[in-house]
Amino acid sequence: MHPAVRFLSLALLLSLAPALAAQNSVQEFRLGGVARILNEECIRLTPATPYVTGSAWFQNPMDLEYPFELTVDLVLGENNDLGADGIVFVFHPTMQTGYRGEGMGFAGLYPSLGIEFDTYQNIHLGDPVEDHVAVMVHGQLHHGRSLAGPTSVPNLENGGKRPLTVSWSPGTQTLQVTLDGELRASYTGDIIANVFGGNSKVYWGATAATGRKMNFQDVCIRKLVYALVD
Ligand SMILES: [Ca+2]
Ligand SMILES: [Ca+2]
Repeated sequence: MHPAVRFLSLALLLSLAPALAAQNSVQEFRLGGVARILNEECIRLTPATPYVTGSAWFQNPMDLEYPFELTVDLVLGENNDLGADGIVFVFHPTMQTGYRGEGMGFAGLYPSLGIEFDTYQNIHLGDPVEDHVAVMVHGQLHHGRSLAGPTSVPNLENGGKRPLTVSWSPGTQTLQVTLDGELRASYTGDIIANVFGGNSKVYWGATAATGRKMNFQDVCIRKLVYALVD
C-alpha cells in the first residue's frame, strides 16, 4: 500500500473512533531482515521465497516483573507439503534477527526465550513429523533442550489466522501459550533468573524464516495487555 494511503486510512480510523488511538499498531514494531508491513494489522515476516529471515520487535521493552497477556494472530502460509519453516515468538534483550531455515530467525539469539510454531520436520533437531509448538531457550532448536514440548498440533499451514495468546504471571512464574483456543504449552520457572541472568527488561517480538522450502508468514496485532514501565 502507498504510505500516503495508509496514513489517510489510519487517520480516518482514528477520527471515527478516538479510543483506538490508545491501541497498538504495526508502526510500533521495529522490522528486521525481509519483514515488511502488510496492512494496518499485519506484518509479513517472510514472503514465500527461499532462504530468507525476518523479525518484528515491539519497540518498547517488557518488564517480566509484571504480568502480561499478548494476543496476536499468526499466519503460517498455505504450503503444507512444501512449506517451511515457521514462526518463533521471542523474548530477547536486543532487537535482532537470528539464523534462517530451521533456525526460524531465533537460532543464535542468546540469552533468549522462544515459543516456536514449527511447520517443518528437522529430524536431527528432534522435530515430530507434525507441525508443533515448543518453548525453547537461547536460540537452541534441539528439542532435547526445550523447556516445554514439542506438542504436535493440527496442520498450521492452511492460510488462516491462528489466534495466539502468550501470558505471563510473575506471581506464579507461569508462562502459558494458547493457540486456536487450546492451551498448547506451559512453563513454570524463574525466567528472569534462570534465562535472563537477573535482567527482567527484555524486548518481545516474532521471527520467521524459510529455507529450501518456504511459506509466507505473518504476525497480526490483536490485543496487547502489559504494564507501562520506565
Ligand atoms: Ca523445524
Ligand atoms: Ca503442516
